[in-house]
Amino acid sequence: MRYFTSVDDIGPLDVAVKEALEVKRDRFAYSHLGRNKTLMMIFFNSSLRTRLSTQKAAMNLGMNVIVLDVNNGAWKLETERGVIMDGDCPEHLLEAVPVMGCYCDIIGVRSFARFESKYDDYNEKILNQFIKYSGRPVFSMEAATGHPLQAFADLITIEEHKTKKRPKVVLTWAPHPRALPQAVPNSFAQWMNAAGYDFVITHPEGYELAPEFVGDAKVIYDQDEALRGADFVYAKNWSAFADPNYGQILSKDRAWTITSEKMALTDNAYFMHCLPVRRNMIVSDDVIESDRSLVIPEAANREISAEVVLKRLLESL
Ligand code: AN0
Ligand code: CP
Repeated sequence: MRYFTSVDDIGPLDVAVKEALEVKRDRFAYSHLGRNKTLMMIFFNSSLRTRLSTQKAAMNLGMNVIVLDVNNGAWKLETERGVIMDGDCPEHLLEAVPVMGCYCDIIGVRSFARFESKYDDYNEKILNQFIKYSGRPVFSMEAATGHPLQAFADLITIEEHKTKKRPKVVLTWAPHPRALPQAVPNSFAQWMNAAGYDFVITHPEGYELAPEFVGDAKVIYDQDEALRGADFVYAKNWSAFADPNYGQILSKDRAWTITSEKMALTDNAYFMHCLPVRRNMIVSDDVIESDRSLVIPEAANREISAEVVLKRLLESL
């Protein structure tokens, strides 16, 4: 595996999950693989879990790690080719990216949707420049349209907790005060479809995700109806995808918050969220604190999904 930006890069999911559970049983089994190899993690946006879990995974594999917060200590980067650089960016991505590639063997990039241009976001303009110009294997640590390390960790978590072969998994929109990207729900949908679960998406009208991610999922606008009989409830906010409202907030309706009354509609479902989560906007205190909440096991599995991905990238060097 040379790149990891979507479910298509990882091959058969049953093989990937098996490998993940094997790595989880002995996370130091491949500690020789990364010897004298350097991971560079580039953050254009904040992170707690991704930076810690990916660094831990790299250390499990014996790698050295360099972390750069581009907006905190590096030169501000111009990303548009052809501009006269007389503004506040002293350096261009077109030099910065190949320079970064000189100092490492593998590059991870976090670069959220900027909501300036839907075209640029959905063509992964920043991530693709790393793929094109760094000369190194590149993986997404959440880019504009996807967060595959998160979706892989979520898949591992569901496989560990499911009690039927094909559980009912419900992705539900929930309210949030700021406009968030579609990356997490896009990837979650893509991976749940690929896993072949009974997969339902519910959101207010106007929050339809891009059809290539929705795939064959059932879309139900009535949240209560969608939640009935669910085995897993995955809550997440996202902003509108559809034109002309791309990147905008259309609703902050707290009737969509996941509460114990909502969970009572399910088949004693587990609650999931990628974190960070805003309590009592996305989910009530009692639900996230209940013994059906998987938010911490999901975060723990981020180390495992990252280790499988780094292991496969190292094997390609
Ligand atoms: C980000 C998002 O929704 O994409 C990161 C989630 C992992 N969340 C926030 O910015 C709060
Ligand atoms: N879930 C997740 O990616 O968290 P961070 O934004 O803290 O990395």
